[in-house]
Amino acid sequence: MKDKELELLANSARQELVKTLVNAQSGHTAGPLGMADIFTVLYYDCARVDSNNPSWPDRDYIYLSNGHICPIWYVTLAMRGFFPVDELQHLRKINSLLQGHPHNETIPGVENSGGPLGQGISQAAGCAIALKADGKPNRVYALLGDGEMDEGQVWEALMFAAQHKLDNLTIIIDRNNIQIDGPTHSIMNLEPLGDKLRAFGWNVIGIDGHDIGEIKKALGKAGATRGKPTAILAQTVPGKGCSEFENNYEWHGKTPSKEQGDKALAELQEIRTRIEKRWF
Ligand SMILES: Cc1ncc(C[n+]2csc(CCOP(=O)(O)OP(=O)(O)O)c2C)c(N)n1
Ligand SMILES: [Mg+2]
Repeated sequence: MKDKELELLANSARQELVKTLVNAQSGHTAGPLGMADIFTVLYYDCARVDSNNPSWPDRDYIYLSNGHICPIWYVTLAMRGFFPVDELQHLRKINSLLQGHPHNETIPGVENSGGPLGQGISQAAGCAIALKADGKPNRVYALLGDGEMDEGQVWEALMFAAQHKLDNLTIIIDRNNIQIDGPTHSIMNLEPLGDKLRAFGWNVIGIDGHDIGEIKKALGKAGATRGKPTAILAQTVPGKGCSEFENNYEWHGKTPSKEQGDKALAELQEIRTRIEKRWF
């Protein structure tokens, strides 16, 4: 798919996300807005998925390890046709399909239940080794938060994947420099993160997580790498596209009011107009 088409889809996803959060008056804002470009490229351009048959045995598996950013997963899955977009109106309502953290047994397209950080990458590594044992070509993707890297379980999974040469596994780390209680450097310094991942036996690719071309290229390189798993270290802006929410950890789990949402939607619409006017 063309970069411009993907940029427009990511912008639609951000707009849908803001409307969904405002309507729910509950749910995380910063992480989901920051990861819209990556979700869009994964689901529209890269991974083999079939929304009419979510458990298609030949599909690629996409795990969300930082389950709290699920509003962007839900929006992307809905836009991609896994369930009706109308369902988004019921986010976080009692007995609705779309709860505050994802549930894999009920939501079409959701591979793993999430919430407890560190588990998704471990499940993805288990899936990747099982596919290898079966001689299957499916690929496995796991999305992680940078604050999530504070979990010891993540590093066990990283060692496991390198030990077993799981080159069918790609992780994408949302390096947005925030976590629930503050900037990542003040809670638990992660740097030099790329060097640490390399020392753990991983192929590491650094990208701008909002550059559609870079996201596509990195995913392509990950797919072509043999003998080791790949970690894509994606620099992102939490709250991307909405000035009030950008680069402020306080928006980790806060929800916009109607007024804040309207302002954000106007800014996103301006960005959309600029993308539409570009000739490429
Ligand atoms: C095992 C576990 N410990 C603690 C939490 C509480 N928690 C939820 S999100 C979060 C911060 C994670 O940081 P990051 O992944 O960078 O999220 P971001 O703020 O960038 O969205 C924490 C500590 C949890 N969900 N699971
Ligand atoms: Mg973070």
